[in-house]
Amino acid sequence: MRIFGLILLVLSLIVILLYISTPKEALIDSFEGPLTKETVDFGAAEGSSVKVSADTQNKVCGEQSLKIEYNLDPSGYMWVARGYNLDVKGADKWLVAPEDIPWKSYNAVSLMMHGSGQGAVVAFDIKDNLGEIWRYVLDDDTKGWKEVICLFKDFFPRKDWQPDNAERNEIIDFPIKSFQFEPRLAGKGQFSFDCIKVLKAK
Ligand SMILES: [Ca+2]
Ligand SMILES: [Ca+2]
Repeated sequence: MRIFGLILLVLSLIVILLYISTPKEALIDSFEGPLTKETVDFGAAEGSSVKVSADTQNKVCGEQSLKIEYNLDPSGYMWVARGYNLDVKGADKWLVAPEDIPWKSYNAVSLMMHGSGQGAVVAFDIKDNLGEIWRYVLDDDTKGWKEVICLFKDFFPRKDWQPDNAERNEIIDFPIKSFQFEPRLAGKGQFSFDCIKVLKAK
């Protein structure tokens, strides 16, 4: 019996050590380096337009952030994505590969958003390991930078569209492979984003 007690103790210690050694957060994308058609997967429906560039004026992590300037037609759509298994293969510029992130240790993804406080909304989507797209809605209620902590439990599966090959099981299947921004209010606007992190939020 004593040996089982010892094994249990060692296993408990390993679990505790693993818990302590997992960082509280991990930066996964800071949008450093070139931001072009080769490194960002972006586009818009006909009649709408979207442009991306490096914002070196407004940034929080590193030397620059991702600036998105757009003009959205009322019936249009657009996307600006980074990550893996996208049409633009060079958009795989995360600082940590999806499979190397201990997703189960985290419960949220956070980002820095530079807005104008004009009340626009931006969909922030994540695509899971089986292709299902989950949405969190960002409100532009602040002029300047704000941090948004998006708990995994507050994402919902997109009902308006999913990729044909997505397994729509309504479970977030880790690892998450990509994220994307989609401004949702018609008209012109611009945003900058920086410091995409995974974290254990309270
Ligand atoms: Ca940055
Ligand atoms: Ca899923």
